[in-house]
Amino acid sequence: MNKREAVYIGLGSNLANPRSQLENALQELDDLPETMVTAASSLYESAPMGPTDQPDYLNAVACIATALEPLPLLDALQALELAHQRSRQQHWGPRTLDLDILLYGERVIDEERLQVPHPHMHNRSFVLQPLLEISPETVIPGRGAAAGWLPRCEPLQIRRLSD
Ligand code: ROI
Repeated sequence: MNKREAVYIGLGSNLANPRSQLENALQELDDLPETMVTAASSLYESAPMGPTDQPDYLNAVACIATALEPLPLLDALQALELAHQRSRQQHWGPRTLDLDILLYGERVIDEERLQVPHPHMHNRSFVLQPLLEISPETVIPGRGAAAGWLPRCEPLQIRRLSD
């Protein structure tokens, strides 16, 4: 693979056996064309941010090496979400699988379908904590060190699960 930009994907699930949703999704990411998972965080359990009348979430972050450009990668991730029977009916509602492009190398992308860095990642401990586990020095383009944002996040009960 000649493209070596580090791409970080946020994974989340709070329905239909979240642990297997995330474990299967990691394998499916690795199975995408010209794509390899190079690191995956532990799984983290947290209370829902936003509407609280939904189950707790499991979250993780994966680093991939991919030759897919951002929009084809987004298409591939949305196809995986669909394959996990995610319905998009409810904004900020429960979901079987959520896959977000958090960072794509150092790129800044501001298109209708895709904003990178993910516009909320720096405010979400359920993203920053797994991200920092696999990449403590991460810099969020336009925002600085990811580690500097974690103490500023809204406090959220978050627990790292053992393997
Ligand atoms: N809350 C947590 N803890 N984890 C998530 O992945 C998550 N995803 C969401 C909202 C509804 C914002 N809350 C979440 O989309």
